[in-house]
Amino acid sequence: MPVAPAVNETRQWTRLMAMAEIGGFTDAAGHKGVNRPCLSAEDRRARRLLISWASELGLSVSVDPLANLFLRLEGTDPSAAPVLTGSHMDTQPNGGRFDGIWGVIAGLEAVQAILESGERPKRPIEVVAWTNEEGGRFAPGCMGSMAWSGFKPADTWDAVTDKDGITWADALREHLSAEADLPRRPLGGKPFAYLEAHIEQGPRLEAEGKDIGIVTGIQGSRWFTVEVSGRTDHAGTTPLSLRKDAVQDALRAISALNTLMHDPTDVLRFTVGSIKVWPDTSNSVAERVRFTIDFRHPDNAVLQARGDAIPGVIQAALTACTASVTERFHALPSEFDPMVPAVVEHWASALGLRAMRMPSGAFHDAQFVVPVCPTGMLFVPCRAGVSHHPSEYAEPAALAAGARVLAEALADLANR
Ligand code: HGY
Ligand code: MN
Ligand code: MN
Repeated sequence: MPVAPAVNETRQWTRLMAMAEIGGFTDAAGHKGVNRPCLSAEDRRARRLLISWASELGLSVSVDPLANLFLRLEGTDPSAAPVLTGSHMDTQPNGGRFDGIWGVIAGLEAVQAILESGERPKRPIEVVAWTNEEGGRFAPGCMGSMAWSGFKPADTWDAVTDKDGITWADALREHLSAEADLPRRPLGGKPFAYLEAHIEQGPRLEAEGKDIGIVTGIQGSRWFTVEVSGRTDHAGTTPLSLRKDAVQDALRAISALNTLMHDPTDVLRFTVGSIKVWPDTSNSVAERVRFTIDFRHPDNAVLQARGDAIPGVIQAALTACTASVTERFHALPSEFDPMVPAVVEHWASALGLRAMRMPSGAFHDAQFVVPVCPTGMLFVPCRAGVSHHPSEYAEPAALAAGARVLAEALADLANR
């Protein structure tokens, strides 16, 4: 039985907009954004809403030690390895209504369409909401999927703190106790395949008039935190020649990094997204600066070579201060097993949708599932490619088309 016709555009959109109210805000330009940090009260409210929808469908719910949340539709062979889909529910602080959450809602919509079509696939299908994909509250991102896949030990980030000084371990403990009523499951798993639906977060699908992105892989990402340490002094009395000005040396370091990261082909991505200054007053010389580095490239040789050069380039640029450089995140470029992209391509074509193969510039939890099982992603276009901003937008019809491809692909994989 075809399942795509059972996908309900209005139901999916209504659920997305209900989710957008949880942590929702309106920015100065009138755009509706979402600020839903991982392991926050807003995150728990959103998860409870999702669980209420899943329970109405008879899906079983479980949570693992990293608070990854799983919604399971049993198959005719409960012992078969499940097909896994999903994404993340946490957002950037100044985030949009679609990044991450659509992949979770689309997974639920796809499962509901499969149920309503009368189809009972052989394999169980599980929808996962990964914990902390964004890394906005606790850096780095993808903690839930990194721990689930064994890429990093589960206690790797226990001492990481958010801006209020709350540790990851304490926030996770508080969260799990708030969800103590939910069944537990061990960390890890061996799905038959994983397929994640996500908005593109880039302009290509819209520019090329395509409905579906058949994602072939994800570029590599490396995150660093740099602490420049100097000495605070009076701004009016201290000669420049005697200063250990952390702001001036941080600027020298960032300028030197811009030279290291110069790429005339504009493939390389280098971002200093956060700079904090202490004591942060206009008439005191800065004693400390902390800035972040987000460096990405599809070619692992470039990712390793230029990433490994970062500490040395920073040290060489300093004139009076010292600096510590800590790597927080290191995700290798990943190529998806051809099987899942081929399934996405088949169903996009069968549904008469315009599709193109493309890599992902954004990182995703799928990157860490690649070593565990055949993995893939499908993209739908978002307006002007904007994401990580309240003006992020995707059309209801485009999201429904993506959910139709997802539903057919999951049913197909679940019968293999
Ligand atoms: O930063 C990223 O690539 C993802 O959107 N969190
Ligand atoms: Mn995302
Ligand atoms: Mn994101």
